[in-house]
Amino acid sequence: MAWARTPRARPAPSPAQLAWQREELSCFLHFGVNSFTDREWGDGTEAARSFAPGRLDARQWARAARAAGFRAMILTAKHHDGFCLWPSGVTDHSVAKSSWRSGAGDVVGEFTDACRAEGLRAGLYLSPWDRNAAVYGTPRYNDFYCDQLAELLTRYGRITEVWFDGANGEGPNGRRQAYDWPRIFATVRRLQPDAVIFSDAGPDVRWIGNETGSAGDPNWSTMDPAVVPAPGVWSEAIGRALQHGDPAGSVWRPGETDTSIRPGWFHHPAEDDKVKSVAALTEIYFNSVGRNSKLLLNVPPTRDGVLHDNDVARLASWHDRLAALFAEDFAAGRRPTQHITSPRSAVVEVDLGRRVTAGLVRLEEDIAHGQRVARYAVLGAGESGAWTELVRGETIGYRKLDRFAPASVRRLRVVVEDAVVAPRPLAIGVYAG
Ligand code: FUL
Repeated sequence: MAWARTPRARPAPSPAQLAWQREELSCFLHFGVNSFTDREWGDGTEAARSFAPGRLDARQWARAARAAGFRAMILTAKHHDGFCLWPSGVTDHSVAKSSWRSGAGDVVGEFTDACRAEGLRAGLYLSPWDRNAAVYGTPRYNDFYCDQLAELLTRYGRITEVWFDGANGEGPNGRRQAYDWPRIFATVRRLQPDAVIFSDAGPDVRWIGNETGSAGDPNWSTMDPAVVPAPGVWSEAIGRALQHGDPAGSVWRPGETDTSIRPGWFHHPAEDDKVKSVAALTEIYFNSVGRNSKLLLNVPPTRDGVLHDNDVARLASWHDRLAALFAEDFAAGRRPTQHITSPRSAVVEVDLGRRVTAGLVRLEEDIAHGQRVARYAVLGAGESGAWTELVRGETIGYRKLDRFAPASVRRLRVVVEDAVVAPRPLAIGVYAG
């Protein structure tokens, strides 16, 4: 005889995952020897003395980021070339061998100080792939790598996100590293228990599966962790699974959308006039934060060690654009009523108190209780009379933003047509768009 399966509790975020999601916008900073050699991937043979920023100013990075609405920043402490932006005790290939600040400088220290001074949370990227370390490709690299992690996670106070890049461009005859991921992740847990760990499939935050600034639609914050056998293993199918998550997934793994404000991740003078437009950045915002993801937008410092004027000005204009879009919420202070219509559907209604022209709706689930909505429609109506469908969608999660042809409405209705378990009250915002 078959026993009815006991429904398991839905996955829900840990406090660290919840805090991470609520930041909404993080600024990525790719900086290192590549900024001086004008490359995207260094090969590990770069001289440490090539690192020579004339006027490095981490406070300028942090000020620009904060003014643009970012709540956290993540710095490449070491990229694939192996050059360390802090004086690592396990390799000479670092700022200590450069002439910058007479070899006594520490970019990671200046970065974390600047984050704190500007009220931003600090995260660090430490490339697993290391083209300089002599021990790379041997079991001893796991010791080397965990020692570097320990330096970064003990010297600079609280670190809230540790970013493990899956990239590895070793050719067919290249060195292959068998990473000791359980040990690497345990090192983070031991030294910074409140930090979230990003890698292709977590264990806390998953990659969104592409670098174009576009989360999947639908986008579930739950997934099946077995989809990615190990960090760095990628296929079209894995990319799709990462983009969309999985409503039946057993773990909470929200997706992080990483993309660059420029064509490259590192600063190249030839790209100074290729900074993404306000319209393009706004699309990226709608396609990431507006699809239940978090946006990690890369803004690379120049070889002088500052963010370029073009990028800073673009960030400010983009922030103004978003502020204008969301300035007036017609539903602010209006209490939505919610009726459960079946175990997995509900109708939420809000009376705006007057007729408005609306073209944008913000929907939010209280994800502390997991993600539930699987299909919904948004309808509008005047003072009385027929409801017209404005837009429909699948997942909501932390935030869903839907734009539609402007319509004159007084009342708004969200029909939750399907949910994985009983839907909870939604937050609703209504804007001109
Ligand atoms: C990729 C890397 O190879 C790029 O250089 C960059 O760091 C990006 C964020 O991740 O995998």
